[in-house]
Amino acid sequence: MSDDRPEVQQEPDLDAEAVEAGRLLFAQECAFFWAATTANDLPPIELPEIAFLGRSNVGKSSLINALTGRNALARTSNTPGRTRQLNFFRLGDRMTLVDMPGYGYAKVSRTETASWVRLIDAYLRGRPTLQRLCLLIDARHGFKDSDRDWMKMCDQAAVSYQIVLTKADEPKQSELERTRAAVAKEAAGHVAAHPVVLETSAREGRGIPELRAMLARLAESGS
Ligand SMILES: Nc1nc2c(ncn2[C@@H]2O[C@H](COP(=O)(O)OP(=O)(O)OP(=O)(O)O)[C@@H](O)[C@H]2O)c(=O)[nH]1
Ligand SMILES: [Mg+2]
Repeated sequence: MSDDRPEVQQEPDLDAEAVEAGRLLFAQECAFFWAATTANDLPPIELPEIAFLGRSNVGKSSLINALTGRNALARTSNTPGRTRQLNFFRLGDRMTLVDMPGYGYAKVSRTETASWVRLIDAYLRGRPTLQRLCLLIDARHGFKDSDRDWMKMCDQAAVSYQIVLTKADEPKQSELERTRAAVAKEAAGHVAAHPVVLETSAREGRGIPELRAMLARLAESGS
């Protein structure tokens, strides 16, 4: 299966024009408009959607805040398991961003974990407007088994996903490069994974213009 796949790309192929399109997209008003706790209360199908998924505490809410340039749009926390529902944010009249509950946090009750898994699973499988999932991976740790489980699920459901390393300000450069190479290599074996692995730091703003640019391309193609 991997023979006809493109080579693993280390850097996104983005020019100044694409970066500017990303800046303009994310300069628009962004506001929370909907929260869903079950698959039955998802918002109506409307704009193209980008969802942010990853382990608890990986930095999903912080990344949404960094993309939109708003410190407190999505609620962030030192306590893992903080985001407990699917939170929908409307970005101008172009796109919807979806902040999801994290997985893999042992201290959340089994019942609650099971209900989040059902909710995320139902959303990913049944959302025609979902353009891409950003699967966030902590740059200090790389893939864990729970990430692999969700990647398999996305492959099966044909949900196209983009791997985004978070907290890239934390590891040493050499460790970061090792983790990125390992993540890119493993992602290349997954049919629905986008070949570019982006490195970001919500804290330092690293990789944010590039991610905005990639999402702007999707907004164009989806509307
Ligand atoms: N060093 C560093 N820390 C970060 C970065 N992004 C987020 N964090 C920290 O990581 C912790 C979790 O961030 P959140 O954005 O709340 O993570 P989350 O994935 O939304 O967490 P849940 O909603 O609980 O699943 C917070 O203490 C953030 O300050 C980053 O780029 N660099
Ligand atoms: Mg969160």
